[in-house]
Amino acid sequence: MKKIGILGGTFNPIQNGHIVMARRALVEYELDKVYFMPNKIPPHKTQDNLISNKDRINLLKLAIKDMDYFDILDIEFKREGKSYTYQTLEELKKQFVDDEIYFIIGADSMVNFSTWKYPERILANAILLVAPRNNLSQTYVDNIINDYVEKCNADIRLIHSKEEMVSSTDVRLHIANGESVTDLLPKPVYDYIIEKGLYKDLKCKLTDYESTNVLKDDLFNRLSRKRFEHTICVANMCAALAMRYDTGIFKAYLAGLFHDIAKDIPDEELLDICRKNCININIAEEKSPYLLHGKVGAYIAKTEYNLSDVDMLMAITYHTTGRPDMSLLEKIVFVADYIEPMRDKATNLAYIRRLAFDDIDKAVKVILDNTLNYLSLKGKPIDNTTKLAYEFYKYL
Ligand code: DGI
Ligand code: FE
Ligand code: FE
Repeated sequence: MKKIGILGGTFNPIQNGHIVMARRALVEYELDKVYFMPNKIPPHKTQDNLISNKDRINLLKLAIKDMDYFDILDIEFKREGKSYTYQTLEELKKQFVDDEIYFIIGADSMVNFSTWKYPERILANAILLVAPRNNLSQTYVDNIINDYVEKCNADIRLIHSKEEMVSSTDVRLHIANGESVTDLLPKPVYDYIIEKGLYKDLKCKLTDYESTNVLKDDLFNRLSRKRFEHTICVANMCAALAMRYDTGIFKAYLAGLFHDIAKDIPDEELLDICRKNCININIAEEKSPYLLHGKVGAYIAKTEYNLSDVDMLMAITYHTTGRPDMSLLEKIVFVADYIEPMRDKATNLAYIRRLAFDDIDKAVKVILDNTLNYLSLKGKPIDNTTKLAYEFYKYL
């Protein structure tokens, strides 16, 4: 009897994280072989930026050549139509009659495992090996695993590894932005991608004011009339503050456009997006899910608009609560959101508007102070990040 590991995925492209995961499983569970099994059409993923099957197989071949204990299984490529894991595993069970099949997945897939087709049929045909994800709490994942173990008598085990997994989304973004990815990919894989010019033209690259028109149209459709107008005001305000503080004007403008992109998503959907995509939800966010619109906004900017700039993603993420020791861009978005010309409810607004152009740190402090007062007056839960931000800025 052999122990066969199967690592399914889009491999768009194969990168070091996949190889590390396969090797970890191999060593910890003494597998005889791990097969990389590319999905043809992943049922629960959109196909944006998916390179051809031929290229994905070629990249896999380049990545694992000279490694005897790795191989490729193209069973899903050969099958007509969509490929579902339960089908694949039932077929594989016939192919490897006397062997034990270990199906390797990331903890993020464990979290949305219930959305897969026939999870119980998957679990009946394979032992599941779950690789950790740094951004997911282990207790959360453990609870989900225990549910399946009890419900389906499943055999689910953890791969013990502390390594940070890079996502292929990040790898694609770096390539599109011409940033170095040599540390994220095997050398021959990198060379092939560059030579064939793969991932060079991701859709919707936001590089200048002209290119923001698509985004503005989307915002117009996503947001209420009032929220859309607020968004345009914040973007312009960000640009003005960037001029004053001598930093990238376009970057600030763009971060302003994105900041409330998730604001009109209903609470349940915000929570759902977070759960499905491994975005951590804290206690305050559980009670007031609208607080998640920053995090989810950054997620949308990253996944749907290919925004890879970490500073901009942070500015979107923390625009509601602030955080200790914000970058200049983060402060600009945080303050612009509060002082844009359509705002009229807050106290001391005229003073804060002057302060914003005089000393942005002091403006941050006064805004946080106002917000905390307002929240305790209303008896609303206060996000710990808001408190920590105030503790940081109150001495400045
Ligand atoms: O999205 P906007 O309305 O443009 O502005 P925003 O993202 O700054 O959200 C403002 C609201 O967020 C405002 O009602 C105060 C609230 N808020 C800020 N920090 C916290 C908070 N609400 C809770 N519950 N806890 C916080 O720490
Ligand atoms: Fe907001
Ligand atoms: Fe806003």
